[in-house]
Amino acid sequence: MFSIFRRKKSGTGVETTTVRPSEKSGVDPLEARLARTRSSLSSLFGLIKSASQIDEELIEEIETTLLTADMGVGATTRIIDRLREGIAKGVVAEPSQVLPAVQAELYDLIEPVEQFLAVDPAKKPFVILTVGVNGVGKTTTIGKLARRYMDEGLSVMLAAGDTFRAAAVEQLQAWGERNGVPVVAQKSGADTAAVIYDALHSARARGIDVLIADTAGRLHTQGHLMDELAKVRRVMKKIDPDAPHETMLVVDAGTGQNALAQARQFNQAVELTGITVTKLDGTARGGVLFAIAHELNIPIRFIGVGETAADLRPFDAGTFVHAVLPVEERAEQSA
Ligand SMILES: Nc1nc2c(ncn2[C@@H]2O[C@H](COP(=O)(O)OP(=O)(O)O)[C@@H](O)[C@H]2O)c(=O)[nH]1
Ligand SMILES: [Mg+2]
Repeated sequence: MFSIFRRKKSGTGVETTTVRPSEKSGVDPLEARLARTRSSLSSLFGLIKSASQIDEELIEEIETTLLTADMGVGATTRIIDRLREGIAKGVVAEPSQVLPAVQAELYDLIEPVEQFLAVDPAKKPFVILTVGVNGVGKTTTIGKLARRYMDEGLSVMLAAGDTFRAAAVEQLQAWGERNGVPVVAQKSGADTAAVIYDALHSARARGIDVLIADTAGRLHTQGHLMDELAKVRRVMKKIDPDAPHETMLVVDAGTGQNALAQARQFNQAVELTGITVTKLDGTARGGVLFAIAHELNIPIRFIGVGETAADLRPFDAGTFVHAVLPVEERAEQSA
């Protein structure tokens, strides 16, 4: 039960990180980047230290801490219910066993959504459609993703589909110029679906490996935005019935429960296949990731932990849980 970081996934072809961040070489371990999220759970250590036995008061204080850390009611209830079960069965018998149990429950909650986004070379181009409200970090994430795929030796093209704001087109174009990545754009106010259709056409003709499309985060109304995104998906399918191969929602962890609400809304409108959670470096509200995993069960592809290209990490459940609740492994105590 407590040796969760030694678990390996099988069958996915994806190597998960099983080393603890502190054991990795180099500076900037994820633990440092997630200091604020970790701080929201750090009171758990004090609670356990001062508890002489497991009682109702202790359980309720743990529950309050999880809720305060933006885990949401659903995920918190699940964790607490399972903790109670463990206590009833005698598996969790003393205070020192509580946090390892909570940690294992956190891991069980998010392990199912650890599904790496693999670019399928048979899909040429592999199309990633990014969606999300303004300011969450969509364009930044696109730049980071483009960098990542270029470093892997793949050719990348970007589509400036956020035509609602002139600055958005310019931001993507500037990034493309700096990095030698072609950007398909039209003047602001152009039809998003038309821009992305052109880009897909052009990417095909040029044999591009990965096409990443930006979109607007706000139109005149919410309904208008969702209609527009549905239209983008429809016109893509005229060129490639399988496209987009990934419809990725970007949410800002710092918005807490709003990020969960956005995930719900976008998922209803456009069938999300993945989520990237940004700005985990600057917020104590990273617990929302557990709420999203619990309620929506959509793969979490990447996490953003800063503003540079290197600050986009594939989501790794074990590393993440250890970074936000660093309880020492106690494998030898497990049954
Ligand atoms: N600290 C931090 N800032 C980020 C992260 N991702 C994006 N940002 C910043 O968030 C702001 C909005 O990003 P942008 O990509 O323009 O958002 P968009 O409107 O969704 O396209 C910018 O200042 C970015 O530098 C992240 O992971 N961490
Ligand atoms: Mg943008």
